[in-house]
Amino acid sequence: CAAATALAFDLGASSGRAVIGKLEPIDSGDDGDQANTGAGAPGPAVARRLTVEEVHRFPNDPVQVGRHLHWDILRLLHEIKQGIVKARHAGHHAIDSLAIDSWAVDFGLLDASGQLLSNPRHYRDHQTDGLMEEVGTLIGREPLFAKTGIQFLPFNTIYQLYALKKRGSVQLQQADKLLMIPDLLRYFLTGVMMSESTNASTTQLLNARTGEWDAGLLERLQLQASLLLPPVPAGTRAGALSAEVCAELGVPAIPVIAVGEHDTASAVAAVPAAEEHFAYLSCGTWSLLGTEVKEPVLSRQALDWNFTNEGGVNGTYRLLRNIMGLWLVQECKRAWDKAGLSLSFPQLVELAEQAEPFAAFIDPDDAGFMNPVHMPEQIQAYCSRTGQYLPQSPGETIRIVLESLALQYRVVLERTEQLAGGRRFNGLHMVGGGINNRLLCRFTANAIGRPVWAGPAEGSAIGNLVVQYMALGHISGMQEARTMIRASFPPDTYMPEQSGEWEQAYAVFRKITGV
Ligand code: ADP
Ligand code: LRH
Repeated sequence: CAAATALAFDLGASSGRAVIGKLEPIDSGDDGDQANTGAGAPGPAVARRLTVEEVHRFPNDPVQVGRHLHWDILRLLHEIKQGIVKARHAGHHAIDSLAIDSWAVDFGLLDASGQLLSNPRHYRDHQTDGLMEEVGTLIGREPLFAKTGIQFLPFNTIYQLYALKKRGSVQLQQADKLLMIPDLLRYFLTGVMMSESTNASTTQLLNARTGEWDAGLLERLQLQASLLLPPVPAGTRAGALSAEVCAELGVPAIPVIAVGEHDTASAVAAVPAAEEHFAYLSCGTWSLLGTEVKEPVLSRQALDWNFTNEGGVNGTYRLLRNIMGLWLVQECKRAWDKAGLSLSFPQLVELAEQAEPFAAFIDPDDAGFMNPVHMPEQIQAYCSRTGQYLPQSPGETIRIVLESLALQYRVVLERTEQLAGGRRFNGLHMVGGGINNRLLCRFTANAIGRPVWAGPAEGSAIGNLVVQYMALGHISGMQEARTMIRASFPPDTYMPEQSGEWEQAYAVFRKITGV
């Protein structure tokens, strides 16, 4: 039978890519699932293999206008269209479906005629400063968590909407519908408005138990319930490219699917675990570490540790915590680039490898790192405040960041285990672009004292593809999907080493960060 061809658009906070997937039968005699990854026993032999080809990659640079930071949404739409054209130029003329996933929480407002009212704000914009605390007082943190199960991040959609309400935003008054970023881009392509549930959960306005918008919360915040469309599950068919888009690009009406449109939902769908219960780290701009659960964990401890229960593919929940992640490295790089010291990510990793170990530690999740003016200086300020050595060079700075991230992964992994009922995971699956940083993978294995299984790097795009294949009826469910991904993209294993040094470092890290 012919290969099933799907096109995934994965928009991260730092870059976007268009990836063609081909799900093909494996030649007879070629047993696709013999790669023993160490990540559990090999599953049953699979009859198909997924191959991927990146046909387009583009930067996702936010745009500052005056005091505010925006996403360049129309440029993103342009790049998606470019991706469709490039896929065809690469010889992929028969595309069975396409889908978009992106970072969470951000949205566009549309008027009654379906026009976008303004450029979507970036979640790191300062419009929400102090408002999470204000809403926390108004509604109460406990009831808010009990209803939504979502972690308190200062930029959640709920606080962005509160900011608009508070300043009497004309756009909010004129708005007829709110669409999250992938919903909005999908609407631009198809003319069909739909709200996809995994991404909807990140708004902190969805009820974790019912999966519906929480009417009480909306009322309390005086938000029109009619702004929001009823959430549809990941894997819902969502129309096809509109006649205008087909005419513009000279392509047929490719069907469009609402996949796990939150990039983290897609990333976790691509974790090649053989075990039913596994720990994952989706490693990109953010580090998202946790496990999948069948019911939300809404305990007092989950609230105190600021864990979340985001909606996953197939009605699962992602019990996880956000860790500041490689944003710290991206922002150091940006500051040095601006100063004329242009260093690539691989060069930064090499310099870090040569630097002294454990010169100082930072709490990667310190609020000051969310969007500082100058990240390297912010890191120095943290070290100074905590009476530690001040990193001078890029190598020293990045080493401190990577070691501190790895140690924070241990904290969050151990807390995940406690929240998941005292489970012990025998290793950690890492997916996302961050696994190209092999030093970070090594540090992580050392910090947690367990194996790390790294791959695939394009986790979100692959998770996006497999949900398309499930919607098209080519894959029966997540178990088959994970077996197929494991066979197609065997992970790299990093075994822990130097456990004594890392154990000591962990003790110092905990003291400095107050964990
Ligand atoms: P997002 O989807 O959030 O935009 P990605 O998953 O693409 O992020 O990961 C991007 C990050 O991965 C970069 O910030 C960088 O730190 C890291 N990275 C990517 N490629 C490399 C590389 N070759 N060497 C080291 N780090 C890399
Ligand atoms: C990762 C991510 C994460 C959210 C953040 C806004 O890209 O979607 O899951 O918390 O961006």
